[in-house]
Amino acid sequence: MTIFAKYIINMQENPDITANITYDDFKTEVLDDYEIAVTSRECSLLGRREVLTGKAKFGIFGDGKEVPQLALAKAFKNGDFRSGYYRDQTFMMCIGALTIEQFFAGLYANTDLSQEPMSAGRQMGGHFATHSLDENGNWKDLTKQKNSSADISPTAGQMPRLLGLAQASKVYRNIKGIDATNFSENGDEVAWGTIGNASTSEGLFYETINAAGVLQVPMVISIWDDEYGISVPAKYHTTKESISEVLKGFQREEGTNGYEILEVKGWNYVELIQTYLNASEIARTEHVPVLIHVKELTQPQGHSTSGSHERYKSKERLDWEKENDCIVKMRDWIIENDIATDEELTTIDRAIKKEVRIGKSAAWKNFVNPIIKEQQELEILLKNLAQSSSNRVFIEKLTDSLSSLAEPGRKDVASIARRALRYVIAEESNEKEQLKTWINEYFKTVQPLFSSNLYSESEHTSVKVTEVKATYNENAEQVDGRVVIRDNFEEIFHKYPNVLLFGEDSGNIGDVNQGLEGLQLKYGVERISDTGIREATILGQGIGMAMRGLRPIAEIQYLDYVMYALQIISDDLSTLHYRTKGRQKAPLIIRTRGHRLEGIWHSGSQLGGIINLVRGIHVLVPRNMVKAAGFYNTLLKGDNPALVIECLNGYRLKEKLPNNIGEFTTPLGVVETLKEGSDITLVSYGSTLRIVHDVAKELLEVGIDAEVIDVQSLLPFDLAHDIVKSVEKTNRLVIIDEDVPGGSSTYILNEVLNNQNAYQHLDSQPKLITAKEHRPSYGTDGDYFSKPSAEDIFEGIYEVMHEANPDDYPKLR
Ligand SMILES: Cc1ncc(C[n+]2csc(CCOP(=O)(O)OP(=O)(O)O)c2C)c(N)n1
Ligand SMILES: [Mg+2]
Repeated sequence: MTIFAKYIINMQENPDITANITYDDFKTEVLDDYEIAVTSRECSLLGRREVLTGKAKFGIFGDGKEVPQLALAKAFKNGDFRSGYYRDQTFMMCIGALTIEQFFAGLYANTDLSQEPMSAGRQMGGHFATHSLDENGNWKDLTKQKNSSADISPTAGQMPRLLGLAQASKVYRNIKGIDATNFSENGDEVAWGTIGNASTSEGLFYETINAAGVLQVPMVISIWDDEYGISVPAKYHTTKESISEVLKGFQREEGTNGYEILEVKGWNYVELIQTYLNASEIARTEHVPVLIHVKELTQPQGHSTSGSHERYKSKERLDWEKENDCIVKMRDWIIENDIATDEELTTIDRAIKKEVRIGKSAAWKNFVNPIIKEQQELEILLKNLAQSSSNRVFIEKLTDSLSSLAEPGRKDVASIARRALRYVIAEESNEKEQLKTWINEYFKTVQPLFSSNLYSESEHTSVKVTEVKATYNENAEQVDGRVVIRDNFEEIFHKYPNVLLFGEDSGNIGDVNQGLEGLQLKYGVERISDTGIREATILGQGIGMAMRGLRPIAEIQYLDYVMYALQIISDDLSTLHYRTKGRQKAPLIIRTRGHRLEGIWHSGSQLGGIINLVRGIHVLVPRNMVKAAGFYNTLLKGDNPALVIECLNGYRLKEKLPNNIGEFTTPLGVVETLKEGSDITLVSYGSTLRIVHDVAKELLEVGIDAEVIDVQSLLPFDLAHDIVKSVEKTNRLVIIDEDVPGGSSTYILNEVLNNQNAYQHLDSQPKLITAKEHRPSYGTDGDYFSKPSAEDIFEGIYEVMHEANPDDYPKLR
């Protein structure tokens, strides 16, 4: 407990023991807090100016929210996690995770992670993170540091993850046998959320609030209420204009679950500290969620650098904000209580102004100096090139434009270098060779600054997991597919104590297709559990728990309902590794089932949409349950997140039961040739593949020998480029897919045609056989006339052969 807290609590509860806390210590702590608040404010003020003078692109700052964050930081302990938003710079400074220089490095988008530890310039300033992983991708000891999960910009997008971060404590406290080293001490950690008042209107907020109330997890959510969301005042956001009022029904009562709901004024330093310490105690010891509505906050500079709040706030409101500025109020309190004089505080204010200016300048130099070095290197190359070129005048002009840049960016450097090369297209010289080499090297080093770490690049990456083939006894039993999946999950739960699975109907009945039959009984309700119908927060549970060392499997009942969670998969899960440049990860497995069903919302085929929104996770489409089980086994050995789509119509189909259940793996990014053939290459995946495989047999009857390839893994895609090898042999390509035209079939075509250069080997136009434009109609007939049928596939393939050789393959119809 901090000295201040002891002092305050002792004053209230037991005035006698204040004796062992010196007044000087108390004063020091208050003034340290004041200094951080003023430093943070000064960063905001100067930050805005840096944007307005053009040195930075955009600024969104934490001014007006400083004092509650001082209080939050006092209650925040090692091992705790934050999941917040762009106003929290003061908190980050308090926990020692953000210096003045780092603040400005973020604003300038410095790509050096050692200087801009939040995201190496990938995120706008104001998006905070700490490092959970070291430079080799190994977990750090999260119990020994204060942790902040990496922020995202979509408002309320931090909420689902917050739920999982909190739930992890509950799991570590209640499930025996999990190795909690690095992650938890008895589940005592609290997950602290922050959100703006206006963002509480989002569905994700309410969904998370409800789920945390049901799950009773140690989560403390603070609402920074400044009565605005950009220009829109509270009356348009919140019923009764008060979120704590709206949520009153969540207040726990004798004998019920629920929340402790607290309200506090955001400028009242003492009350804030009391409130936060109280919240911490309740959440930490009782594992009860707490909601703190922090009222009467302000925005001294308006919402962001994109506009000014004078446009939409009344004079009265602006005056009120000035008077009730939390730092002004804290300052008054310090003076009123004789902790320091006005003069003393003014001296502090002045010193901080200077310190922030110095820090800002250092950050600017650190940002721009490496680029100036690159600018100078290029200048020399261009000067030499000009000397040897017949286009000297033009090159010199370009060189001058480069030299004249006082604050060059890498875009300027790269662009000028590339344009200069065009002037010597027709010339041969050493200088030209040097420039070419320099540009190529430049891209080799600079491009990764912007593009690396989309997936894990460490030794743990899932694509490095080697294949272990499924093996079978001589008289292997033929079982329903769901038995393969169930037996494999049973083995997984046995082998990995930190694996948990949760979803709608996953627990008690063992999922809607009995792939988890009996497992809750065997492994407990904590490990295999039922959830409410709330896909986005099922995902959030998974993300948060995976970020704290657990291996969650989040089950989404049907692929069609992944849509509810797609935003969070896309914005949070898929970007996590990239946006922290590999310093945070969430190796979550999302389990769902889809493909080849019927009806508008049970057809499970919208993969074109999904794969293009979730780059950063793996998307796997196993054709049967052995393949699916193998993917789970692979994923648990690696550290990338993934979506596994089981074939809904595969649970009752017979498969041979392998004898190395739980051991065999399906490698990622490896295609499988199911039937060899010489005339035409057929590429498909999932349930449609079964139809394609049958059609390939029928095609033999009309003299067409097709090769059938199962993609299996859409992200990553055919890493060894095996499909082009088949096209090289057959010279023809047909892609069959149950998605809409332009969906994942087009993605596959792009991979094969452009990335594998199959165009060189094609003698026929590649053909895509897909579903119709509309969603699939219901019933057997609806399916037949909506999705590619066996006849559609047969005729489509035949058509290609007919066009190529009408004599052998006369027109069918
Ligand atoms: C999903 C989404 N919609 C819109 C925005 C644009 N936006 C950014 S901040 C903001 C206002 C948020 O207000 P509030 O939650 O009260 O936080 P404050 O900025 O006032 O602290 C909006 C609309 C966004 N980032 N995400
Ligand atoms: Mg607001």
